[in-house]
Amino acid sequence: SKKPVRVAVTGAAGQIGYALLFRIASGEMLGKDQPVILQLLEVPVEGPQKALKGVMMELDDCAFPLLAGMEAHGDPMTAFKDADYALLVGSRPRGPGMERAELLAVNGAIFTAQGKALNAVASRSVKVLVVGNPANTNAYIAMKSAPDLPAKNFTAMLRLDHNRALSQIAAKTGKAVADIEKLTVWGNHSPTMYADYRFATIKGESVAKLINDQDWNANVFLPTVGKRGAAIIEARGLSSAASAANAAIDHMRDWALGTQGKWVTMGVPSGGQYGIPKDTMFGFPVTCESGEYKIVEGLEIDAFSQERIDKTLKELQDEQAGVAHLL
Ligand code: NAX
Repeated sequence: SKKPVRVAVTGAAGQIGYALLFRIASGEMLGKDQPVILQLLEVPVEGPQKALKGVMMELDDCAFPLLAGMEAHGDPMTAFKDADYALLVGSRPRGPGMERAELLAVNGAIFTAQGKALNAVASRSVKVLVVGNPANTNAYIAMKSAPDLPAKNFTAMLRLDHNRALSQIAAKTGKAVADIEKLTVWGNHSPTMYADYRFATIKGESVAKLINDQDWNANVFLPTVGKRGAAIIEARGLSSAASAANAAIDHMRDWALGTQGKWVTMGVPSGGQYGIPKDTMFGFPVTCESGEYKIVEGLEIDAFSQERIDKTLKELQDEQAGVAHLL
C-alpha cells in the first residue's frame, strides 16, 4: 500500500474546513488508495482550537481507513512540517466597512508568515492552494515569501468560478455539465474575473455557436458568475462553503492526478503568456499531467476578451502594488 502523504489545512475549524476535511480523509482528493495525514492549523486562540478538537473528534468517528494520522497546530512552522500539500483556507476576508489597506495589511501578515513557514519546513515539492480571500494576492504574497521553493508550487483557487460557469452554461444550453470542455476563467477570483466560453465545446459542438447570444454573455452570464458569491451570501446568510470545498478538492485532485488532456482553470504564476506579466497570480486555462500543470497557450484573444482581461489584470496589479512594501 502507498506511503501516507501530509496534507496541511489552515482555517481548519471554519466553514470551508468543515466541508473539506472529511472529503480529503475519505480519499476524494488524492485517490481511494492514498493514505493521508492531516496537519490542521487554526489561530492559537482557545475558541477556534477547541472547535478544531471537535472537528477532529468527528473525523475520528468516521473511522476513515485512509486517515493515517491527524494533528492540531497553532503555529504554521509546525503545521507545515514536511507537508506535501497545503490548502491555505484561513484568512481575513473583507468585512463591512473594512478599508482596503487594512485588509491587505492583515492578510499580508498572515501570508508572509505562512509563506516563510512553507519555505522553511514544507516538502520541496509541496503543492500549495490558496483559497482564503483575496486568494490571488494571498497566493502571490506566500509565493514571494518562499524564495527557496519553486514559484510554480503556489496556486490560487479559480475553480469555483470555473464550476459556476460550467453550471450556468449547462443550464443555458440544456446539456450535461460533464460534456462541456475547454471552458476557462481568466484573471482574479473577484467579480472582475472573465469566464470565457469562446473555445468551449459540448460533444464537439461549439458552445458559442449553440448559445449565439453576445448580449446574454455580457449582461447575464458574466454578471451571474461574477456575483455568484454575493448571491449565495444573500440567500444563505453565509458565504459559499460546500461549493468552495468541492472546488478545492477538484483543483488539488486534478493537479495531483492529472486531467487527461482536459482543460481546467487554475490561478498560477504567469510565465508571461498572453501578455500577463511574469509571476502575476492569474487564472489561466491549464492541463495537468504527472503532478504538473501547463498553461494552454496560443489561444486567440479578441477585442471583447482583451478588454475583460485588461480589467481583471489591472485589479490584480493594484492589489500587488498594495502589498509590495511587505515583500
Ligand atoms: P470561516 O470564517 O468560517 O473560517 C475561517 C477560519 O480560518 C476560522 O476558523 C479562523 O479562525 C481561521 N483562520 C483565520 N486566520 C488564520 C490563520 N492565520 N491561520 C489559521 N487559521 C486562520 O471562513 P470560511 O467560510 O471557511 O472561508 C475561508 C476563506 O475562504 C475566506 O477568506 C473566504 O473569503 C474564502 N473563500 C474563497 C473562495 C474562492 O473561490 N477562492 C470561495 C469561498 C470563500 O468565500
